Amino acid sequence: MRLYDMELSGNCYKVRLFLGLIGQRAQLQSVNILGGEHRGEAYLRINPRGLLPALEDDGAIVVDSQAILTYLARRYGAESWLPLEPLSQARVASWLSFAAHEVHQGPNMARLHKKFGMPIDVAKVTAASLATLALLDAHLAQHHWLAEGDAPTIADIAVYPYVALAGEGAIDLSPYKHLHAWFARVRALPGYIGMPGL
Ligand SMILES: N[C@@H](CCC(=O)N[C@@H](CS)C(=O)NCC(=O)O)C(=O)O
Repeated sequence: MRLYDMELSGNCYKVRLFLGLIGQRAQLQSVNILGGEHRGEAYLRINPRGLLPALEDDGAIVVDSQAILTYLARRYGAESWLPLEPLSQARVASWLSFAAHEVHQGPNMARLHKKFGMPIDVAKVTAASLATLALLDAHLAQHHWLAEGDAPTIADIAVYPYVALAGEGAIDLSPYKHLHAWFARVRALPGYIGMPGL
């Protein structure tokens, strides 16, 4: 397996983290986003969307971090990471969508602004971040894991990175005690690996 990767990308990290949790390894191929390599001809042949991460496995390419988690879980992971039971599977899908939308529009954008200088509407992104964190904290007050079962799923892995990194976007995480307890549960999983900032 080869992962087209960038060390400081939370979307790439969620794939590296999940590989660690399921005991799989990928060769990491670093793509220089800041230098524009992801918009070059060679990388666009891998991912025409021009985004990281992308995963190559057995001659096939999977793009988008949520899609890659889905692929890895189904192909290499225990069934509990992506349950087959219809309602559980739908709950996981719903949180994957939450990672790509609410978490992206909130904590991820706040971090992109603070750490990489991306222009954003600070008031809008801050409000979106606080709403996202409050929703998660309330959910985690009632549930150990996001998809509501008694085991972690790829939903937790998709949502964790940019929420845990929210401080790098100047979003204060201290009021959210249930989030901190969930961070600790994620970090205690066998095979957990971190990234700079986590
Ligand atoms: N929904 C995509 C988002 C991917 C994404 O935004 N990747 C960032 C790195 S974290 C990227 O490639 N940015 C380059 C750009 O926007 O030009 C996923 O989850 O993989």
